[in-house]
Amino acid sequence: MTAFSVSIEQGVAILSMDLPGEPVNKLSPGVVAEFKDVFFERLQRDDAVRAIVIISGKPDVFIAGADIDQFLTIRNAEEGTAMDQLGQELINRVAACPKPVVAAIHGACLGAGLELALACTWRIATDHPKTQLGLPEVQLGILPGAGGCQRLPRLIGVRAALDIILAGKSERAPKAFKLGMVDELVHPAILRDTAVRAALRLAAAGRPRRHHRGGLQASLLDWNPLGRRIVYRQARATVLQKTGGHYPAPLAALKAVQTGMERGMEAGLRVEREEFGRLAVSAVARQLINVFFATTALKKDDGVPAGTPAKPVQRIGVVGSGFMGAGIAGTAAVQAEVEVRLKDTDLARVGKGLKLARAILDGRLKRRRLTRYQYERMTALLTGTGNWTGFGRADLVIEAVFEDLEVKHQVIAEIEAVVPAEAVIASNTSTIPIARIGEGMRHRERFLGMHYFSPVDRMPLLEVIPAEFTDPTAVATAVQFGRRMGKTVIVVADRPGFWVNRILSPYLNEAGLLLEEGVPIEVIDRAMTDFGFPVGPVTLLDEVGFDVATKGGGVMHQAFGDRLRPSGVLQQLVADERLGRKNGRGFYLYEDGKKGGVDESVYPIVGIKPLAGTDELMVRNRLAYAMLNEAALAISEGVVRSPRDGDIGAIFGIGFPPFRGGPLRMIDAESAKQAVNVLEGLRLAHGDRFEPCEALVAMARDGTRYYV
Ligand code: 3H9
Repeated sequence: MTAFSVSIEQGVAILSMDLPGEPVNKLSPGVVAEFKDVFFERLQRDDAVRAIVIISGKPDVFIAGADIDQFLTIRNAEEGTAMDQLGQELINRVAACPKPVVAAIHGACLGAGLELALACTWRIATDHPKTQLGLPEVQLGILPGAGGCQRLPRLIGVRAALDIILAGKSERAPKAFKLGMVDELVHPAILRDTAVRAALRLAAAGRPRRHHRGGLQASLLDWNPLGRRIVYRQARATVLQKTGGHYPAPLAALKAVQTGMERGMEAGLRVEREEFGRLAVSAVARQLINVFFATTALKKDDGVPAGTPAKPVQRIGVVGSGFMGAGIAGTAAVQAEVEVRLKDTDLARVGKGLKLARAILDGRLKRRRLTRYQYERMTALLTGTGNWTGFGRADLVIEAVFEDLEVKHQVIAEIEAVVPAEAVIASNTSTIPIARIGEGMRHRERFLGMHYFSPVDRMPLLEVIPAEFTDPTAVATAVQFGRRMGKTVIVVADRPGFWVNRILSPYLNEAGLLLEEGVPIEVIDRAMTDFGFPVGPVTLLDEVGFDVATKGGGVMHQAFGDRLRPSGVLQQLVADERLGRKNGRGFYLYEDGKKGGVDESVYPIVGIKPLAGTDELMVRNRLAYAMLNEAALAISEGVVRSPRDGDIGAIFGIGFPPFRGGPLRMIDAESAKQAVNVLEGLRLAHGDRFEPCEALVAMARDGTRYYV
């Protein structure tokens, strides 16, 4: 392996890293050994070398961090600590190098990549959108273990550093510059030359003197031990509130930062490596690392045989300018940067839709994710029409009209009449089978489902649903376009509810049944937020809307029979003109769009009195196992192609707790046998809907698992 090459310019050694045969640069023990050899044995010792520049030979990655594959080989905490120590030693030696070292950063500079950069004398980054600097470790269930918890707070202050470390955030280069993480911001074309010049300057003038930024507030809170105590306390409270205590890594990182800042760098580094060892072998980290690899693998999987061509998409049409249609239009413009034509029956509706779509761009401009120039350009990509003008040039048309088969048939026929022969046509239905919608089409081989989740700009999942008649090229086109929109895409079978709504259905029904039995709203929701969901099922019903949920529930009941019979609660509420959050009348109170406490007036409407003293474990098991059993049944019917797709769909589609790895990984973790036992108990107490599905019973009998 030769990951490193060196060239010398005016006494400056330019050390370029380009790991052969790999898409990214990453640090493994082998690479660390090679780096040490070149850096310390050759360049540091060579009197002709006055300064060193570290740069990447990869097009869009500086260094993506430590090699995550290696973490899976760690067998115990001691081995993890030893691995971490290797990284720390390397980076400490770079920090102690008597010659100036300049990091020339273009592309992802993450984890140990940033930790290495932080140990350099000077950091120059390109102002390119691909240049991101961050410490994403806690998202993998570990902590920055190669000095990141020490050097970042010393450079930019504890508040800004904790903001990045505890959330596992990455910052684009301009923000990183503003925070003081990088010293210079340049165009990619002049990165190398600027780095050489900086190296020569530093070799002549010595190390730069750094001053604390941020004025009085910073001196009180970042650079004063008493002020920092307040910061640590607040950070701890925020972490506990956000993680519900399920994720140990952010707290460990906080301990490493605090120890380092208050008791010195060496003590802090010790905490980093001990905690790294402990966390690296934890069940939570294993699951989060699985999620990382599953998501990465999905970036390359079009759901059709490899080599299936996809059609290029430059212009899309979106039909239906409601909340979904507008969300698709706005997200397509901002993420995929394609021309978008939004169509509805009259111009007033189109205008409303365009306004909603533009709100997505406005939000990004406000949060400085877009420059004013990008914003103007993307806004110009969005146009509307009350008739079909412009659709004659569309490569892909997505239909997002009312969930009614007849309406959809008519709209699809109109689309077919105006689009080019090779255009792909998709329906954003959430309930109606794709085969039914496409039945009258002239060229149905180009038709499929693209099921987005609401709000489209924020929900990371897209289900692509081919019918039996769909051509694989159309599938590849939809999947690749979905990815350009920033989505993680799973290809699922054309069965009622597809994957996400299928497994959600018995879970939401169970919430309704629990309510009917008098279990208080907040108890139901707390059971599932304690389980690790971002919101409980009752809050979710408020978000989805009772009209939509009732309709969806009806479709699922019709398709699957009594097992998926919804409770009557929602219908009673709809009759009372309650629709959930959207009309400010749900299970919870809403004031100016803000969610308040439980709306107690719901109970008499549905004729129940909330019970005191419910068994919360029973509530949790009923909800969770209703979903697990359905997931096991649906995958046995081939609704998803693999357990990987099923788990990622559940995590990204409905917020299934990532630390549990998804419903199928959860069944594996506790064993199918245990799942069957719990379901049998629930069946005895609460009815046949809990009958464990055949596939799960077979797995329990044979001792098999979803993942080997
Ligand atoms: C760390 O640094 C711990 C330290 O604090 C302490 C240590 C002592 N390792 O995502 P892509 C692979 S923890 C292994 O499709 P993109 C990826 O699996 C690390 N593999 O590309 C895929 O492989 P394949 C903290 C990695 O352009 C290929 O590269 N760092 C790693 O969409 C292409 O990836 C992170 O958490 C890695 N570190 O996005 C960063 N990184 O082709 C994780 C990538 O064989 N990485 N691969 O399936 C990322 O966020 C994205 O991959 C990145 C590129 C933004 C870099």
